[in-house]
Amino acid sequence: MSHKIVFYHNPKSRAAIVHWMLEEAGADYETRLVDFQKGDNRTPEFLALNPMGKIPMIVVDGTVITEAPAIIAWLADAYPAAGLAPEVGSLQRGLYYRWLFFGGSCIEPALVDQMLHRPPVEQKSALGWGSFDDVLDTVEAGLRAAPWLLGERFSAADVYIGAELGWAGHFGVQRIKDSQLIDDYVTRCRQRPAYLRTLV
Ligand SMILES: N[C@@H](CCC(=O)N[C@@H](CS)C(=O)NCC(=O)O)C(=O)O
Repeated sequence: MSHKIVFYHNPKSRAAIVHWMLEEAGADYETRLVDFQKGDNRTPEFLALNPMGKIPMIVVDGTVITEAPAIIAWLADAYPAAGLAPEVGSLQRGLYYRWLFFGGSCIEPALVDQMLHRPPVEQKSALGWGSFDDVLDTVEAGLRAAPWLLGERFSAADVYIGAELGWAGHFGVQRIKDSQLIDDYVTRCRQRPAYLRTLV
């Protein structure tokens, strides 16, 4: 089934993750550039679509989908020919969900803590992501034995987590810059033809 997808984009934002995913999925989409300086994301029209005033956002046949991992998961299912998500109900699907949700609920807040130089809290057991080091240890453990998070198979979870880690390295998060394992992983991600198409 073909969809009409409108993609709200700014290349210097998390929307770049969705751009890469749209290319991986092989989706047809129309891009609307969102200029933060001009306040494009704070107009009444934009806020009627997403009251958060944030991108990435896609509008698919009139339905609004926001949140990078949700958009990625939807695209992976809606474009099955791209083979970016394991079969529903399979153990690999469980692993895939593990990484997608870990990305949104643990990697993302842990990286933002680092980028904003927030001091670590003493009660790490009260935080869903524990600590930045615990999160990074977990990602490294997930990547030690195989090229991708699901093993030999590249998936949409790699799009999300590979993009997040690449973004954090770019912003100078030291432990990410120092990790050869993560550097190799991000390099593999960035060699994907779909990723390279987003740069032109
Ligand atoms: N929870 C959202 C976060 C999206 C987000 O923070 N987007 C930023 C750009 S990277 C944004 O739109 N900021 C504009 C603003 O808040 O004014 C997701 O994971 O997609």
